[in-house]
Amino acid sequence: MAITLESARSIFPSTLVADIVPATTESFNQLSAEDQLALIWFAYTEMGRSITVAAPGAANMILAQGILEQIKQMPPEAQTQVMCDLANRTDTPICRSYASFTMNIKLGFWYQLGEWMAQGLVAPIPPGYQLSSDANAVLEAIRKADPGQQITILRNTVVNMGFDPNAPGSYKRVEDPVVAPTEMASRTKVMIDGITNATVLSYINNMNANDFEAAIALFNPEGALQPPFERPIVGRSAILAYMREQCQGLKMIPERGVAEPAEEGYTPIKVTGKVQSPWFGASVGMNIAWRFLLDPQGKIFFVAVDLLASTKELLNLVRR
Ligand code: ECH
Repeated sequence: MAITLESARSIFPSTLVADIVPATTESFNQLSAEDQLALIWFAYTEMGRSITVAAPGAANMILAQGILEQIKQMPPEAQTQVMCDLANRTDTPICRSYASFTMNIKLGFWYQLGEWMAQGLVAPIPPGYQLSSDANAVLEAIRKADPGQQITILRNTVVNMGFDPNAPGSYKRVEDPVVAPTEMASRTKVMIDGITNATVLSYINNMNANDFEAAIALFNPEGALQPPFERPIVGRSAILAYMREQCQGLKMIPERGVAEPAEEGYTPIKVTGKVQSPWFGASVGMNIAWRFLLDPQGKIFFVAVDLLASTKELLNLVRR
């Protein structure tokens, strides 16, 4: 049977992913804009007691600065309206600009508004705001999730806001500044229990050095990367664009893995471990699996990154 992208997607089928994330995101999307904003406020402030969010770098925020200032000057009712428009994905100039921001600028935008809400410079969630019972159920589900799952749900809500006239997920947008990779002399080298495969080790080491050009060279030209809960991104240039936007400053801490015997020349390798985002640093470790399928030349034909259902899944290295 020929290996296809579709067949590659189901390697290591016993991997249990955190279904709570898409399920909760879906229920969140059904709520009113007011409930959505209040719920995020409650979840974010509760989480803030145990984990710290890093302020975004000023250079990255230049694109959003004009709109943020504009919002700050508005009367409180207009400020609330802008935030509801964003949640409702209404077609307004601000919602269009927002949709053109990269993920990190969207997060930084809300980070700033959150600071200003706390300082009373932007309209807060009305004191005593009562969530609907549906919204309370969503908040309860978020409370039950582990921190890595909570920040993923939170990020999803922010990424989906605004009005995007283009196809969702299209990369026709402003780009984050390209940052130079870590110098060779200062790079770290990971060790993964059970894994000696050079491609897998180089992949992690290059990603940790923000050397996306080198990471992409490890892929088959038609290779694919499948992020958690997303469709595969196919081809080197699309993967490179994705990495530049999403992978700057990630810290990958693989722990263990298993390499299976090749079938038709294709080698399945599963690695589990943790990933830290620059937003939360070491205070949140996301439990992750990488499911690689290497082609007969040892290039990455496919790699799926899964957000795992629980820490127990870090030990699940069985093939079926
Ligand atoms: C306030 C109330 C009003 C409404 C809003 C508010 C503000 C909310 C704010 C939220 C901030 C949220 C943040 C979330 C950050 C999440 C980061 C995550 C990162 C995950 C990365 C992973 C990487 C995996 C990968 C690997 C690979 O090998 C290949 C690539 C890739 C409160 C004002 C909205 C401020 C900052 C979840 C898993 C390992 C697939 C990328």
